[in-house]
Amino acid sequence: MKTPPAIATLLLASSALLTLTHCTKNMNGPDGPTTVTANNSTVATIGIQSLLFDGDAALGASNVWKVLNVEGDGAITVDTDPVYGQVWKFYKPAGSHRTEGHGAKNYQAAEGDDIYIGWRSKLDIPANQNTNAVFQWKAYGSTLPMTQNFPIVVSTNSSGNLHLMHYAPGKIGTEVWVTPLSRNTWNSMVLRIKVSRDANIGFIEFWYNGVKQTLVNGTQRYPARTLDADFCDPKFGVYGGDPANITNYVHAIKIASSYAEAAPDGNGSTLSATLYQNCSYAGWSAAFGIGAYTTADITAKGGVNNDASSLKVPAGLKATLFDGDNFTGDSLVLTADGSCLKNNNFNDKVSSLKVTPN
Ligand SMILES: [Ca+2]
Ligand SMILES: [Ca+2]
Repeated sequence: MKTPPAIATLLLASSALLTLTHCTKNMNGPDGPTTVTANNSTVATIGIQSLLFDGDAALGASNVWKVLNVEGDGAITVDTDPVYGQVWKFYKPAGSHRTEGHGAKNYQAAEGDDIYIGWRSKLDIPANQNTNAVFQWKAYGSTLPMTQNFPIVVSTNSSGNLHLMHYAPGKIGTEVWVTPLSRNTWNSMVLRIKVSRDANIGFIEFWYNGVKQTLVNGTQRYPARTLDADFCDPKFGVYGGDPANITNYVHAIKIASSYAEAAPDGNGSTLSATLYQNCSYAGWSAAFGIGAYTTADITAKGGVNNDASSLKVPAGLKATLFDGDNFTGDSLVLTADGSCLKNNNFNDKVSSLKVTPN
């Protein structure tokens, strides 16, 4: 797991005072204080928000998954996406029942937790192929009754839809949200779960491609029992859809105590960086929110390849410009406006760019 930046900053600040040989953080509550201890003595209590789990494919399977559930000739591998880099690839061949990664290594939610699980997914699947799940919030354990088994599921159905399901005790399913299945393209999802065995306390909220969704009850919050048996864990991949070859690419898996930290597409900010044709912000302009943009994307937004000469970058964003398409070649990082890219030896060169929170 990567060290969250806020923790890293704290450790840096603390290191002048203490020799830290072992550090742990105790996350008692999602919005409560996070206690950082060194050698078992408390050194600071701060109200930071925390990244609770990082499922980045670059960290490797042994740091992300508790168990791999692969049947038949399926495989879980790390693939390279031209935009997002290293992503999980869950391949479930026809005739096989599941290829799933059971997360999250070194993380387990508890009664009362309020968590956001974020990821983006690209499904290579026949148009009307139903599946049991491409994401599950799955129950485990044996000391408490298992009445739901899989309280929350994202799956596809035979009507060509992607839907979010809740299963109440007795495995009574409710379609909480549904949209036409968008195949072979990246779609981001954030699931907020108020984790509870009490349906009067637990709830679900859901964002799709950065937009908070209205759910089946007409509101943006669906009250529900969200914790079953001893504990629940997230699972990603493909479960069911036995007749078909199905691949689910998954990227940017995170569990966090805030939407901003869990969301694959950034913090929901409407900030954007703007490229201009000429120095001093003149000529054509093209604005880019948090994301990664190829030459084709630049053109689609009204820009011109190898022509940008100035750039505005608002506070809170960082722009990385690339001479080559697909984030290749010479690059230039800017965290503030660049009134004339001639000054940076980057005039009329931009062919792709990434915009990230700063
Ligand atoms: Ca120019
Ligand atoms: Ca170029």
